[in-house]
Amino acid sequence: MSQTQLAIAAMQPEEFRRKVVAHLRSTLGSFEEKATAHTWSQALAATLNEYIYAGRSRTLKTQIESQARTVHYLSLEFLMGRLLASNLHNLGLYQVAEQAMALQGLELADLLEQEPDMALGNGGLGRLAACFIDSMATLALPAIGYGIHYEHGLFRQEFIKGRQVERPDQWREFGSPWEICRPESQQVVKLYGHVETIHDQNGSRKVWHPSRMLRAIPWDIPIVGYGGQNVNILRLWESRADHFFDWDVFNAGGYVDAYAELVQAETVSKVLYPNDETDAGKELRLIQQYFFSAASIADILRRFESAHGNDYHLFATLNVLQLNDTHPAIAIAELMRLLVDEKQLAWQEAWQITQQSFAYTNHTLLPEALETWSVSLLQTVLPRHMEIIFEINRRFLQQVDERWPNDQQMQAKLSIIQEGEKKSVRMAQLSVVGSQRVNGVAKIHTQLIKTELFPEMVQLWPEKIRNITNGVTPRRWLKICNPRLAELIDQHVDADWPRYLEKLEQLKPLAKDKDFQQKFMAVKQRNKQALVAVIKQLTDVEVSAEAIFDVQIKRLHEYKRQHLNLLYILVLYRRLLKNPALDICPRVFIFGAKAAPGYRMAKDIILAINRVAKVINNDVSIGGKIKLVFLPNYRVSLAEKLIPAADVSQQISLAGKEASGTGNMKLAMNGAITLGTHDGANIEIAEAVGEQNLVLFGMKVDEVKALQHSGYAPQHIYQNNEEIKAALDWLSGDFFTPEQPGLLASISKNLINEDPFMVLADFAAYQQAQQRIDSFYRQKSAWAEAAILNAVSMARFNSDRSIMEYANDIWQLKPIPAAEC
Ligand code: F55
Repeated sequence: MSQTQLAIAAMQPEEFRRKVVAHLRSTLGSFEEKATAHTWSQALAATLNEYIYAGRSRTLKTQIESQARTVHYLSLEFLMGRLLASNLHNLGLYQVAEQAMALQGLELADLLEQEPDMALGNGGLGRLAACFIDSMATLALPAIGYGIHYEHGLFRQEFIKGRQVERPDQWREFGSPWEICRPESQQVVKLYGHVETIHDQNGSRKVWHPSRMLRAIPWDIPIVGYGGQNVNILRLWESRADHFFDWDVFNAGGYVDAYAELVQAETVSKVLYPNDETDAGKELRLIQQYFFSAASIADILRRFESAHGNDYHLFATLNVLQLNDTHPAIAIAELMRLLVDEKQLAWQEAWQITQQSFAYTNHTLLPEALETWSVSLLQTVLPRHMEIIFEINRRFLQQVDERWPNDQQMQAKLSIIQEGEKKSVRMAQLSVVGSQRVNGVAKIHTQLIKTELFPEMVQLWPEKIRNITNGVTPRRWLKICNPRLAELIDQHVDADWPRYLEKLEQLKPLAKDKDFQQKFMAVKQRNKQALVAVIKQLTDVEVSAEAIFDVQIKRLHEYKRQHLNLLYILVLYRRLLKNPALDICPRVFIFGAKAAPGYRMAKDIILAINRVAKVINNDVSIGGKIKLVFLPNYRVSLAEKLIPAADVSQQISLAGKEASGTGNMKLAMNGAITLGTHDGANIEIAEAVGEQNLVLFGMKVDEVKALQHSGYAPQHIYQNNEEIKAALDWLSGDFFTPEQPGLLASISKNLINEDPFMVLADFAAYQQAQQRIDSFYRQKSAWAEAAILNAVSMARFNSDRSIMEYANDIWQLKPIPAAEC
């Protein structure tokens, strides 16, 4: 243990209480009698910052002295959630803080609830970035996260008459205790304008004359590794109007124009685009992408130059830039521009450095999610970058021609530029060509990247595409969110299990032990009771903790098939109405999901679930055997309450569509049984826990493909399956929406006529799988055994494992534990 860790371990509650009170008075200007829970939570954060910034200095000093190779994780999204509990745990101060607050007559849990979620992301991709930076700090890797300091994160969701309504997220309304502004590290980002070609004695060169400038202001959020030894930084850029902005010349009219320009500049970091899995193609989004990419690269180059001057050949030895999907892919063109135009390197040298420096993670195969930018928009916003992309492509197509001589079709297929009426740039192609490594996020996903998305790239570069299966941090997703289970584990396993999750495997022999089963299920029961209160508070629906808690929590998307779940609920409800004595295990179906604001079908599915819920929950004739709740405003902090209480984890995407999934890992880690398709990481979860400890069902990828080729006809299933037909007709009639018959018809219509994600094709298998869950749950001991085996077999889904694979396979990065100073 280091000195700091020893000091922390020796900290007494009374001493800690005095520190918090001192901050309450001198940092917050309040005092004990007056302070609200919010003020106390701020004082607690200020107290933690003493330790955090000491750790940050230590880490930075060590990293600078060791001239360490560093990874820069570029992501448009970081879905951090709350930081107070995780900082307390990672510093080893949680218990002492709890006792200290109790001395003060306060409940720590109440203070933790004061903190708004930092929701600077949409879903899996953004949360993955958050888990990954936790692991990078924990593993003492020299790493910086780069993103955007959105003023408004993902919208807050409300339901009005069952419909989703979006409200602005105001996470910084009252400031954030974690962020520090670093004006000394601000950057200028240029946009628009034109490119001039200058001919001189050395030939010709290009000069970009931009017509707009933005200032990028960094806000740093410390990322505390587990154990508190290393503290890394998440650097988020805020956009402001440029300094040189001409305030002197304005007159009465100019004043207003000057402000308009200022507002425009500040719009860039104003709000997170709430689309997942669709490419919005908006100019402002492109500017966001370039703004943060350019600011981050300038920051990286500044740091490099201050240590190594203009010896750019060292750049790729000391830096790696990881692209979290294609969203920051314009950074490839930006680094080329800087090296060629500004540092005057030869193209070939610059390209080698660039290609060596970048790596790209692909998160999706859905065609509608693959980003393209129109050439004409790029020519307007980033004219020089567009030229550079053309040149990258010209040289790439030469390589293609060498491999496949005179093959026009191949040229068109592989080209970074999509030809056609509206020419566009395919950002995934640019990312593959411009990177040293490309990775998928689960075995099956990587396989499909190789066979379906980029088969020719594999022929060109057989080693480039790798798999790194996703993971989640066991700190947040087990220790912190499930303190009761953590305590039970602590009674049997070394205290450092949150760092070495494989230690939980020591509990495998106890899975059959009746006493341990009883303790494990008692924890689950307590967690369910706690969730009962949350459900009551959020929806006013009363549910029983004796029922199966069946949970589907994730973004709302047709490919994730929340409507498959709904269809089964309708079928089950009909059976119950026909036969109220039907013998089923009581079940609570729990949903949490946000829909992209412009995604009609997704919003219709939310409305349908809410309307069906209202009818079912008020139908006394079914004796409370099923209940259905859709919790509003699903987010990280709500997930932390749901996951520990789940019995069943629904992961029912159409095979081949869910790249990985990470909620599946979190739920299994907390002892939920997966009800899932052969998709994404479900397949690897099955390998880890054993086929008998989860329920997989439905078509596999090749069966989906075969059905597509043979011509899928959902109408036939609708016509021939009496229960499906009845449920879909029921949904489109007036039963659930008497005031507006047909309100929910769009879903039935879609499923009967198109069913793009083959809900009806998988229905029969799904309902059988649901029945397997029902009979499994009745065998109390077998279920408990399976739940335990799930929880203790998740080591390979620890994000520390994922990050070590990135460090070894992609980044060539070594841990540098911070030395005491
Ligand atoms: C956000 C913005 C755009 Cl423009 C496109 C996609 C997204 C987004 O949020 N994607 C996303 O969350 N993808 C998910 O990434 C996870 C982490 O790899 C996977 O587990 C999950 O399967 C995938 O859908």
